[in-house]
Formats: sequence, C-alpha cells, structure tokens
Amino acid sequence: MSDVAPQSLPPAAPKPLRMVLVVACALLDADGRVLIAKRPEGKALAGLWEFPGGKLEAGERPEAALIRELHEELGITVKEACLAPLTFASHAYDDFHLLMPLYVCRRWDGFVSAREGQELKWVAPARLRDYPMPPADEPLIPHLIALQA
Ligand code: 9L3
Ligand code: MG
Repeated sequence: MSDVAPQSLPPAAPKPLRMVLVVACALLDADGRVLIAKRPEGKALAGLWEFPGGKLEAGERPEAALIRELHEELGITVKEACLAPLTFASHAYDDFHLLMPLYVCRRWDGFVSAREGQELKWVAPARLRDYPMPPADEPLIPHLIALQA
C-alpha cells in the first residue's frame, strides 16, 4: 500500500451565472413619496414590493426599456430627459445574476394607474423599510432617503 496521499483536485469553479439586465425607476411625486408596486401572484417574488420596471428586450437601450415598461405597467409617458440615473442594484439569485440600474423620475405625462392589476403605493422613502422588497431593491432604499436630505 502506498502512503502517498491521494492527489486532491482543485475545487470546481463555480458555474458562471446568467446575467439578466433589468431597469427600475423611482417615480417621485411632489411630496417626495416614491411609487412601489406589489409583484402579483403567479410571478417570481410574488407579494414583494418593487420599484417598477422590467427586463430589457434584445437590443433595447436601458432608458428605452424603462420608458416602455412604465407605459405598459403604469400607463404613463416618460421623456428620456426626465430619467436621471441614481445607482445600480446587483444581486445573485440561485439561477441568475441581476444587474439593475435605478433611475429617478419626477415628471411624466398621464396619470399613474395599475395597468396590470398590481397594487400600487406612494411611500415616503423613510417608510420603505415597512414594505418587504426583493433583495435587489432593498439596498436601494438608502439612496432614496439620501436624495431627500
Ligand atoms: N426585479 C427586481 N426588482 C425590480 C424589478 C422591476 C425586477 N424592481 C426582478 C424580479 C425578477 C426579474 O427582476 O426576478 C425580472 O423582473 P420581471 O420581468 O419578472 O418583472
Ligand atoms: Mg415589471
């Protein structure tokens, strides 16, 4: 019998996660409250409150995707010049890595309405912690609180 220790294999490299690019928006009203939407039953992360937005389509610019999502979900028309980039969220889920720029928007045309039957709430940034959010959205809260300072 050999007393040479079996050669140990290097640890397997973690499988690279698929990157998913999502854009989100903090719509701010005249009182500085921010709009959050409850993810509906049947969707991933159902019941959690998020900043509205969604996935980029193939070849779409982030701002164009956000303007499209805000129109589809909330029925409002946003001009690109009214979207100000604020920060990025990044979160690794089990099966994909989400990268999500957050924009701030204070001006839009039309009235905010729940076009997809989602529950909507206008919330003071300091109260956002009262609403359970997806892990990507939660770290964005201090950035919104800082905006008001
Ligand atoms: N997501 C997280 N926070 C947000 C948004 C708009 C989206 N503020 C996550 C939820 C999903 C993924 O991004 O895992 C894609 O979103 P959707 O297309 O299911 O709304
Ligand atoms: Mg969406």
